[in-house]
Amino acid sequence: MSDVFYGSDFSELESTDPEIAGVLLDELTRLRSGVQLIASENFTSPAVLTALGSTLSNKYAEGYPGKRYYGGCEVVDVAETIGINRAKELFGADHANLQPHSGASANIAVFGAFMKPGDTFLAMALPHGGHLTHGAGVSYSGKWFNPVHYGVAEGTEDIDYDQLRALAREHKPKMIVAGGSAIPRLIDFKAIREIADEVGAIMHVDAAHFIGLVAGKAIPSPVPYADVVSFTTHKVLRGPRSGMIVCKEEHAAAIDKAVFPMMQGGPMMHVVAAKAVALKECATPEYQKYAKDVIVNAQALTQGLIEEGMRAVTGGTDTHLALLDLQGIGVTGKDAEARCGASGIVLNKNSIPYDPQPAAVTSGIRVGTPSTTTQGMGVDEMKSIASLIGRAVKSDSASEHATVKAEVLELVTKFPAYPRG
Ligand code: DSN
Repeated sequence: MSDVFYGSDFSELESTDPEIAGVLLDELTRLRSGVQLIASENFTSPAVLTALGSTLSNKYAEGYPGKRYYGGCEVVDVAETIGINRAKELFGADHANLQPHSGASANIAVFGAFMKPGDTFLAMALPHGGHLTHGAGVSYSGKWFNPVHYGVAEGTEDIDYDQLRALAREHKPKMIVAGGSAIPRLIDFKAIREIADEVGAIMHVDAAHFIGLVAGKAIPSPVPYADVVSFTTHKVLRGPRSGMIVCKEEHAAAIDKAVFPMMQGGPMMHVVAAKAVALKECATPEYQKYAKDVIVNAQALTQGLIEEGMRAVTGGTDTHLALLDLQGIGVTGKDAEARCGASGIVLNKNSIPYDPQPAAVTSGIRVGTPSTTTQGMGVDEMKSIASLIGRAVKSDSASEHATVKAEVLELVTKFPAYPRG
């Protein structure tokens, strides 16, 4: 058996390790057979996969271009320098660090650059759409630092800026963190900058979810306002699974020292090169159209789900993701995720603000359109997907799930994740 595996000689792997070759094929089949609606995932380009599968993986390059602790770095220096320049240009940033291994690693470095253990910071509460690394008790950020959490207002379900300001005045945090993993609306960066200035805090935006929309000029950028912006590179941005930081020049040395040597050792130069490739792709008119289409599709999908009887948290979305409250149709997020999974629709259960259910059950689901938009789907397909989700979620019949799954397969076959070679 053979298939297209970009950037590598797959026949070599098939002969030396058929078990792992089989896993690669199975995952490709899984991607091609379902609708992928995880808001934090996407399909990288063949060019990104080629850089990831390259011999740059072999190189130790502790340090930064021109200042390494190993010989033989003159070639990888070129990749990292190109990537840094592309990031600065794309985001209009003074400084960029491409070495964080992930979004969590990037955030550890930001914490290390600006705070000491025990220091107080303000961030969005996880159950209201924040992130584990923003002070959850199970994370280093909650164990080693003193988090104070703001949330969303009960009526609007949007960030409660009055609460944020009051908490900032009361606790005088070292840092204010904006961003999260389930925020469907745009964040008022100017308001947070003003609050940070009033209390003398560093403003850190964790833009992991929406930085791709910023790169595509589809939504406003946090870069002019924030001291530092951290993000992952594999969501809407459509790069390799990794992280990145951009910041003001005055923080450049602190950020670089915090990434290496404080928090990380050798950078993964194949991933750094893949990030550079993705950044070049993001600077194209095609990508800018993609970013806008992601939002149009998310809005169409959300509207379709509202018509299926689900309630959109905040009433809709300005971004690539939506949170749907299922209490009105009497299904938990856990059951909805499982029923969709049985129907070839991949999404995740998600707490909604003020959720009466525990995090392992939840009252909601989160959907996102980065992957389906990369596949070339549009508003008509979003309407079809909303109807398929409605049927899957509202039924506990295995035969109905099998019927929906067959229809899902018919739909996605017209929009292959990775065309067969
Ligand atoms: N786990 C990511 C998400 O799904 O949003 C955030 O880190």
